[in-house]
Amino acid sequence: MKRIGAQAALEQLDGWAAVDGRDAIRKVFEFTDFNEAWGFMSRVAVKAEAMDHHPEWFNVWNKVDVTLATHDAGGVTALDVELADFMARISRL
Ligand code: H2B
Repeated sequence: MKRIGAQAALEQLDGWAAVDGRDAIRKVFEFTDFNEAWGFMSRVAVKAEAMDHHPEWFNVWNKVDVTLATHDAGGVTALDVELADFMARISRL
C-alpha cells in the first residue's frame, strides 16, 4: 500500500489531527459511557480484522484515543482513511 501521508488524509477527514514526530493521524472519540465506547471498539475490531489493518488505541471509560498509521508503509495510507471513514459512520449511529 502506497503512503499518502497525514496531510492528504486530513483533507478527506473530519476531526483528525497529525501526530508529532511520525506520519500518523489521531482522533479522540467521546461517548456517553463505557458501554458505548466498548461497543464502538467492538465494531471497529471486527472491521479491522476483516481489513487486516488495526488501530493503535487507548480507552478510558467513555473515551477512545485512536491513532492510525500503516506500519508496513511507514505512514498513512488509504487503509487508514478507510478505517477512519468507518469509525465516522458507526460513531454517528
Ligand atoms: N495494521 C496496521 N495499522 N498496519 C500494518 O502495517 C498492519 C496492521 N499490518 N495489521 C498487518 C496487521 C500485518 O502485521 C499482518 C502480518 O498482516
